Amino acid sequence: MFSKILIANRGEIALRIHRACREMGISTVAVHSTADSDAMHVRLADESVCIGPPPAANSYLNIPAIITACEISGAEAIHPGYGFLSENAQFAQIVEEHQLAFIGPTAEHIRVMGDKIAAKETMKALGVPCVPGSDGAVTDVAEAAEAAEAIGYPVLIKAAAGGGGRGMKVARDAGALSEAFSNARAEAQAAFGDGAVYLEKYLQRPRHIEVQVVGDGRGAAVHLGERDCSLQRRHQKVFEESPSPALNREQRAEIGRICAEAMAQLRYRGVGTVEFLYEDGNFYFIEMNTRLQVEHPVTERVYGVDLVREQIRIAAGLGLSRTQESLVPRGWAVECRINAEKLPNFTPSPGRITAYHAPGGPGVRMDSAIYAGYSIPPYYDSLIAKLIVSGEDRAGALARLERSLAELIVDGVDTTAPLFRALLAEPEFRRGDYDIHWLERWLAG
Ligand code: MV4
Repeated sequence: MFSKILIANRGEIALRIHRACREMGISTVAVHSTADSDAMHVRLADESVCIGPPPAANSYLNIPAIITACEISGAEAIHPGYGFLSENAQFAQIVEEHQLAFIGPTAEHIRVMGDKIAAKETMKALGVPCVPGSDGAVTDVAEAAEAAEAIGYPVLIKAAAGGGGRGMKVARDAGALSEAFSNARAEAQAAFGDGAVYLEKYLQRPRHIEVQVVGDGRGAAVHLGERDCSLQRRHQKVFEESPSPALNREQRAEIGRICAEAMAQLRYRGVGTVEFLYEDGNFYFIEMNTRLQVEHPVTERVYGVDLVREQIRIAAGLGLSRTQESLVPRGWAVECRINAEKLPNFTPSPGRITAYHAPGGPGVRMDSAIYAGYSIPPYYDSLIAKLIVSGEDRAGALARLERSLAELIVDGVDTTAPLFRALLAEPEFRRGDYDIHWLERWLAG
C-alpha cells in the first residue's frame, strides 16, 4: 500500500479523498492555487504545495507543477478527483512515466472513452446496447442525410470529442439536417479543435441512468447498480438518486451484469460510470466516464462501499474488496448539489460565508469543504456542498431530506438550497416521475 498520496484537486472532493487516505493510514499532500491558501483541503492535508496562480489552467491543470509537487513531497501516487486532470489521458501517461501511480484507469482506457465514437464502437462490440446511429464519423452532408434516413428522424448530431452536451444539434426532419450538420461541425471544431461528428436517433423523453462499475485491471469487475441523474439544468446535474425510481430488481441486475462483463473483458481498472439513456424500458449507451463522479456518495450509501478506498486499493494492486454476490443494495439515497448561486437564474454568488451549520443526524452526510469565515473564490465551479440523505425507502429519504434542508444554514452567499425545498413540494418529483427535460420545464413554468 502507498504511504503518501498527492491529491490533485480542491474543494469537497479533495477532502473526500483525504478522508479515505487518513482511514487507510496514508499521508496526504494537498496542492493549491494562490486563491486557495486558506482552503480546508490545504488545512487538513499533512503537507501542501502551492502550484500556481488562481486560474485553473495555471494551477490545477498545470501538469509539470503537479508532478514536481509529487517529487518534492515523495508521494507515490496521484488521485485526480473529478474534473481538472481526471480524464486527461496525457496526464495519466505522464504520471506513470514518472514511476508514480495514477489512481484511475490506464491512459489508453481514458483515451478510448474520451473519443465518443470509439467508446460506442467498443461498448457495442462488448454487447452493451447503444443508441441507433451512424457507423462512426459522418464527414459530409450527403453521408449525414443517408445515415439519418436509415436511422429515422429526429436525429441528433454529436461531437466525437464532446460529451456534456456541447456541440449537439437536433435535426427534426430532412429539411433541417444540412444546417444542423454544419452548425454541429463548426461548434465541435471551435470547442474541441476536432470537427468529427456522428449521428444518433434523438430520444425525445429519456431518463439519464448511469451504472457504477469497478474493475481490477486484470479481468475482474463488478457493478454497484445505478444512479438516476435525470434532473439536470444546462447539462449540469442538480439532484441524483440511487436506485432509479424507474427500474426494478431484474432490470438493474441485467444492465449491471452487461456493464460488469464489458468492463471485465476490457480489463478496466478502477471506478467508472457507464451512462445510458433509458426510454420505454430500453437502455441506450451514450458515454462512459473514466473517473470518480460527483454523485458517487449515493452509491456508497446504498451499497455500503467506500469507492475512494476501493480506487486506492486497486491502484496499489490489491484487487477488488468485494464479490458481485456480496453487493446487495439497501435502502434509498439522494443527493442535492448545493451551489453558491443566486436563484432564479443560478447566477454565481462567490463571497464570504459568515455563518455555517451543516445538518446531521441519522442518514445524513454532508460533503463540503466550506466553513464559517471561508471566502468562496470566483475562479472555480460553484459547488460548495453535497447533501446526501438516505432512508429505508424513497419516501423515508425524502422525509429526511426535508428536515435536513430545514437544519442547513449558509449565510453570506446565496445558494441553491431553496430549490430543493420547492422540488419536494412537486407531486411529479415526489413520485419520481421525471425525465431529462423535466427540471428545465419546471424551472421555466
Ligand atoms: C442524447 C439525447 C437524446 N438522444 N442522445 C446530453 C449530454 C450528453 N452526455 C448526452 N446528451 C443527450 N444525448 C440521444 N441520442 C439527449 C441528451 C440530453 C441529456 C442527456 C442526459 C441528461 C440531460 C440531457 C439534457 C439534454 C439532452
